[in-house]
Amino acid sequence: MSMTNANFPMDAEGRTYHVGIKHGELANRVLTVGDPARAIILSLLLDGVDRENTPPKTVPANLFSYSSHRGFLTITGAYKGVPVSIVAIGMGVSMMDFFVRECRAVVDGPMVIIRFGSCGSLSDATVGDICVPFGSYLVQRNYDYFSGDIATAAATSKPYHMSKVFEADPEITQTLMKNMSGLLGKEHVWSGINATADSFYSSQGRQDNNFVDVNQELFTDLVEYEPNTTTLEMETFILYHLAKSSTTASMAAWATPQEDGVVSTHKYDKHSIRAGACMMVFAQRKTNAFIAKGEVARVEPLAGKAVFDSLVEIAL
Ligand code: R1P
Repeated sequence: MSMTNANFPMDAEGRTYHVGIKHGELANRVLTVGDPARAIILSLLLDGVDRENTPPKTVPANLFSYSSHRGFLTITGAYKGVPVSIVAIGMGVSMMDFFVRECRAVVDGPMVIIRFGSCGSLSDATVGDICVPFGSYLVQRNYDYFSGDIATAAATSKPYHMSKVFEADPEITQTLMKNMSGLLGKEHVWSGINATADSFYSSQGRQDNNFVDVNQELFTDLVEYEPNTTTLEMETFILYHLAKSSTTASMAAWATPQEDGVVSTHKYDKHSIRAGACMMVFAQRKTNAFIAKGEVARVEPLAGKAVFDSLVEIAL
């Protein structure tokens, strides 16, 4: 595959370097997940799918699909007659960054992106429940802290950094809350704030004696920092952050310095991407309960339907 333009590499067909998609292959409304198996299960909810005769773990024959060499899976079809895509991105903040930027590059006009993932719960939400975070912050290991003598580091800094909270689109959040409650029952749907961590282990407070992590107090620190912290996972912050950083065509010019050399970032009050997220609780971090396979199989299609209902309900 030969690429042109080192600034934003694309191949001769116009496919992006990592997600591997080109204009015309992705809808303006996108549901993103981590696990490709979840993407395939959710694709069975799309229009015109022959559920009886689609072999397990296979994208239904009537849908467009593309598996990239870097592990992204894109599926495009329609839901209730409205074009939608599902993109499985794998895990972590870098994969979310590849996904949002490369999808934005090949779609014209406004986009709505909803992440449907799994998470750990720091609240009373228990395994199988759904959380719909109206904001998210980033929890990052403070790498410098671990560079030398820990006692010296502790005198001047903390082992983990917390970013500011970035908000989801309020209409998407409300719509998700409503549709999730309708399908799963109000008592199983939680609001709150998500913490996106840069590790599944250290910055999510998991104890591992093979490494110096200084994370025994992390849960207390997170809840002190943001009392509404309900979930921990690894992608949502970047989605909310990039949606807030997204520009419309008429605003893009403002991203370059004006005559006075100033970048007018304060003018970015309208964005080309609106984003929301919801997540199934797989791990209850206070009780150490972990979800059973059968429970995932029950919740996933129901919550997935609520996400599709929300995606098509939101006006572009
Ligand atoms: C960790 O096991 C993965 O699961 C969660 C985390 O954010 C991380 O990506 O989300 P997904 O189920 O969407 O992958």
